[in-house]
Amino acid sequence: MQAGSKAARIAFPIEGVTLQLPVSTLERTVATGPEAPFAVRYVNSLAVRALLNQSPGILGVVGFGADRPDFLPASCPFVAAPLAPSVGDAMFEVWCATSPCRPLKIGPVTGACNDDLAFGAVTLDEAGSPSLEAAVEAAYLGVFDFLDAAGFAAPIRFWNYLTAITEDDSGLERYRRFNIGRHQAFSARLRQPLPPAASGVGGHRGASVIYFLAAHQAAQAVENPRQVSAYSYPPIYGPRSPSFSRASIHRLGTAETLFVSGTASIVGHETRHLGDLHGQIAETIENLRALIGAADQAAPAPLGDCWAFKVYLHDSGYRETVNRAIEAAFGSGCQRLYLRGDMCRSELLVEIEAFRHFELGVRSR
Ligand code: 3EB
Repeated sequence: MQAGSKAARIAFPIEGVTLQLPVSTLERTVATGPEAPFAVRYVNSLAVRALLNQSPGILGVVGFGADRPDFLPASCPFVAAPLAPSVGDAMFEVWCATSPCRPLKIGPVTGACNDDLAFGAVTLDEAGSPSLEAAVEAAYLGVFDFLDAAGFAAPIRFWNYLTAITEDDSGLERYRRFNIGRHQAFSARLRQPLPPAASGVGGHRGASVIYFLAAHQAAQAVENPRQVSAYSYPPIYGPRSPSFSRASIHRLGTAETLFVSGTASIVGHETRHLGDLHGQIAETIENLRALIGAADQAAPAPLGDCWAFKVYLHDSGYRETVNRAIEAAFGSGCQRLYLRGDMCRSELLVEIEAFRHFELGVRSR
């Protein structure tokens, strides 16, 4: 892969390019039910139980402020994120599928898959590694071994939750060391020109984890015309730039899924609105709009319950302000999960990621 290489830093040919999808004549309809090949649900533990009974298959469950619930069947993948909800009890991110999923364990990676999709998770073994970058590289090489063994060619979305993300480690910030390890593994094993969408956020509870979704074909990368591509960030942000696309589009039959990476108050490559929560929220939403516009140039995006937003807050007290802004921009029908998290740039107060599912050309209701 070229992303983050010296050449990529100088000029990346498809930076900022928007997509030409042949969908202009298709109707985009919100699908929340069984039409979607998969769906995310942000729920409490009671609702996880209900989903286990209702859903034909579960790809994986991520716990926020939670260890593995006793009621989860042993075959269901679970990973405890080092982040917790900004208020209240434990919450869970459940990746539901429309067909039964079989469990997979390959090396350090635990997951599940059906015919179309795979989920996997790995905990970083920092104690057993000479450095954080070595632990990250080993974890990502494990992810690629998992994908090879399970027969999935392409990761379509990564989540990276790192403990003490902005802390110094022998003269280099941990997030920068993380970027070195990820870059090494992607250079060796990623079989697509651009990395998929990702989030990279810090937490404090337990170990660092990486989890992901994968498919048989690479998702289409989307960049934000307002931002320098992260894989082309200048070296002031670390020896290796972050390997992720601003968004990725995955299509399966008539289903189209948009994964929006963690998005914050960054314009060009610089943080904007230092110390100004309202300014950062407005800029972040502007970035989300620009990104969605780039992804949707062939057809307008509807609002509503096809959207799920996951919001990382530097301070739990920001929740109401951010929630009002999301409702104003995207309506009140979307799912939202608010987490306490440390952004990889300590001056960022908030970061928002998003997921959206559509049916192309199929009226679902
Ligand atoms: C940024 O735009 C904010 O390293 O995987 C957002 C999403 C961020 C993903 C990652 C980092 C990552 O640079 C930080």
